[in-house]
Formats: sequence, structure tokens, C-alpha cells
Amino acid sequence: MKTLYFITSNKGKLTEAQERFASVGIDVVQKDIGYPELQAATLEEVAQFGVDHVRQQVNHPFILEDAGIFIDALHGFPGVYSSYVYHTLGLQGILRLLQGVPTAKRGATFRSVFAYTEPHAQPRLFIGECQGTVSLGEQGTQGFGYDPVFIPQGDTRTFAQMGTKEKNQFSHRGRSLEKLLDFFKKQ
Ligand code: ITT
Repeated sequence: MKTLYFITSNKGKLTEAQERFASVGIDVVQKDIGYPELQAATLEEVAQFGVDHVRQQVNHPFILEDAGIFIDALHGFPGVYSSYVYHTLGLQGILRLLQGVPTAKRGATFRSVFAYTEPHAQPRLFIGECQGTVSLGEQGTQGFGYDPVFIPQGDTRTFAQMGTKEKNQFSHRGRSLEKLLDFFKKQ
């Protein structure tokens, strides 16, 4: 396989997938055809629903991904609502919700669920997680979404203070992409 279609509206995700797959000679190509995001309890359900919708229009193999940040002090919020919350409350709104919460209690987990499917086949899911903390303020200008407020475990910088390659080395998406790549290698 030389070309892999990624159904996404998000250029940041696309760049990260392209960076990871370029080294193995796979060209990741964006298809921004959109699909409804089911209001479900899990990222897995959202991804599965997305596949069922997209495969009615696309008859070649493709990937799509649902991701979200789960903040401990907010009982997992925004989780599956991460996209909606990013566009409404925004990062400043999230930081306000965590006002007064000390660093030791600002734990959060980023999750990424990739779905890969071929026409008429059952989709396969590849899951990656990254633990860390929500910073006290926004830091950094790289990346996208919640990157300026997420500090991965083992580092003192936010994802927005790292380049794509470095973020991929231990991010939720880097990990799910790694599993997807392993799957391709075994095919
Ligand atoms: P799709 O078209 O691929 O669905 P999206 O931006 O709607 O793109 P998601 O629903 O998967 O993507 O993402 C939920 C939210 O979480 C959204 O606001 C993203 O910007 C944010 N997000 C996802 N992955 C992220 C990452 O690696 N770093 C920072 N924010 C991220």
C-alpha cells in the first residue's frame, strides 16, 4: 500500500499521521468529506459510527480517528465532548474550570482511537493513550487543539512546545499509529 486515505477535517492530525508514515513509504492523503459525530459514551463508538457512515460513500480502504482529553479533576470531562468544548468553552474555559486545582491534582489522559477499514470488512480499532497534566496556563504555539495546555508525563513542556516528530514519540496518536503500522507490517 502506498496511499492511505485519512477521513479528517483536522490538518494537525493529518500532519502527525503523515510524519509517522512517511518513514515507511506510505503517503497519507486527507479526505475532508465530514461525517456526523455521534454523541456516544466512548471514542470507540464515535469511530465505529463514523466508519459506518463514511463507507457508504467511499469504496476503498481508509482510516479515521476520534480523540479526546479526559481530565481527572473534572471526572473525565470533556472526553467525548472534547471537540464541542474546544469550540465553546475554549482552552481558557477549561483553565477556569481548573482554577485553584494544584498541579498534583491536574492529571489528564489523552486518548486516540483509529479505525481502519477495507470495503465490506469489519473495521479494526487501534487505541493509544498518553497520560499527563493540564498546565496552569497556555504555553507554546505548535500543534493544535489542547496542545498548549497538556504536559505529557516525563516532560515539563506542553505538546505545543514540541515539534511533530517529538510529539509523535509518546503522544496518544503516536501510539495508536504505531499499532496501526504494526498491523500493516503483518499484513
Ligand atoms: P476530525 O475531523 O478528525 O474528527 P476533530 O478536530 O473534530 O477532527 P476529534 O473530534 O477527534 O477531531 O478531536 C476532539 C478534540 O480534541 C478537537 O478539538 C481536537 O482539536 C482535540 N484534539 C484531538 N487530538 C489532539 C491532540 O493530539 N492535541 C490536542 N488536541 C487534540
